[in-house]
Amino acid sequence: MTAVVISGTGLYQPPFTITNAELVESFNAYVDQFNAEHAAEIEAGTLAALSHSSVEFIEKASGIKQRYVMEKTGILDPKRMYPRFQERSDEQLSMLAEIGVEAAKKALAAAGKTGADVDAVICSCSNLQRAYPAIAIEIQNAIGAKGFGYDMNVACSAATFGLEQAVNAIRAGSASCVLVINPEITSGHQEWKDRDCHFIFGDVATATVVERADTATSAEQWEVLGTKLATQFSNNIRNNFGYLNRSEDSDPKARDKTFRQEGRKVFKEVVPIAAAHIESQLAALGLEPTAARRFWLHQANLAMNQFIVKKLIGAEVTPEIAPLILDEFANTSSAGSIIAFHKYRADLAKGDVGVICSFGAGYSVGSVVVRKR
Ligand code: CO8
Repeated sequence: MTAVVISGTGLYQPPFTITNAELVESFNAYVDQFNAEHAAEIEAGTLAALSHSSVEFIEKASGIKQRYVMEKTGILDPKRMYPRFQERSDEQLSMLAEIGVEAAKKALAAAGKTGADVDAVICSCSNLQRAYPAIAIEIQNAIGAKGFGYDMNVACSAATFGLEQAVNAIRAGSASCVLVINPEITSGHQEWKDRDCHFIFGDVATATVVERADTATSAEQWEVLGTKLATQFSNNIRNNFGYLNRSEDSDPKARDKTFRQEGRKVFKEVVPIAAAHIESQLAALGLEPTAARRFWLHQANLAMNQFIVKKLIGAEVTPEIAPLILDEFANTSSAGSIIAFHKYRADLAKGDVGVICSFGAGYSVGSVVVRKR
């Protein structure tokens, strides 16, 4: 079988930061304003008053301390509570392609490649900006890549599912150097008015160069030992936004047209699924979980990651074993595990094995076992 390596990764970090304190201040102003405007219904018992959020709750429940966003004034405006973006003309690069290209340039530089070396682009993320033409084809054009490009969406697992498609394309001979890009402007579909989830997400883009081992020239390379994907239907994470909304005459700003979840159920149900998934994949490769030096996990919740890794290795989980980036970036959907891999791998030695694993809506879980060359 053709040996396949990850030969470079890139990270685009948006220009603005929102701390928990800033977020809670604007959310609480929105709550006060809502309760004042609906005082009569609240008094009559026909409407429930909204409650304040708190920095302490957010940090304790999730581990998140801040998030990066593409635009912050709209999000923090208590009369608006979502970002304010300018519509672009068809001649301009779309926002998703723009941040994808920034991440791609860095990944290509790390891999010692140019756009012309790439013969497939996969744009894999939670929310696509438009139906067509594919964002991947726009990125392919912008970086001067050959071959083909396509978009795909598996929510938080989009990156690992995209990596498997890249590895398969190389092994099947339909491509030799694939760029997998995960642009996540989650702020556009985050429900900033919902206390249960207003703190969860952040914006970012990541890119990964996957290529035949015999063409790779970068100083640092990670051989892909295996990939494993699984899905299991659940309504616990859902977003009903879609192209049929118009024909349904449904309200495009209704609550069900943005992200919503049963957070506690997701936590409880996904921890055992992810741990069993990783364990069975490592076993199929003849490896004990303790043989993995690092777990670059999806970044949704600190405690969730600690439970998963503790189930696997039976010991206390240190940042060395499962690095954390969600304190700085929050949940960046598909990009989270790739940010962790991007930032926390340089210290590992030749021969060390690690697992990139994502889990989320669907439910979906994807893992990629890699070994440093
Ligand atoms: N401030 C203060 N108190 C609060 C707040 C708040 N902001 N929110 C809730 N509370 C209160 C609740 O009312 C509740 O009070 P009570 O006990 O009196 O009823 C109490 O705090 C506990 O509430 P929860 O049970 O909801 O809190 P949890 O401890 O479960 O923590 C979390 C909530 C952090 C959401 C946690 O459940 C979690 O992280 N779960 C896992 C989530 C997860 O992994 N999700 C993955 C989804 S992402 C994905 O797949 C990609 C989708 C695409 C994304 C892009 C679009 C934007």
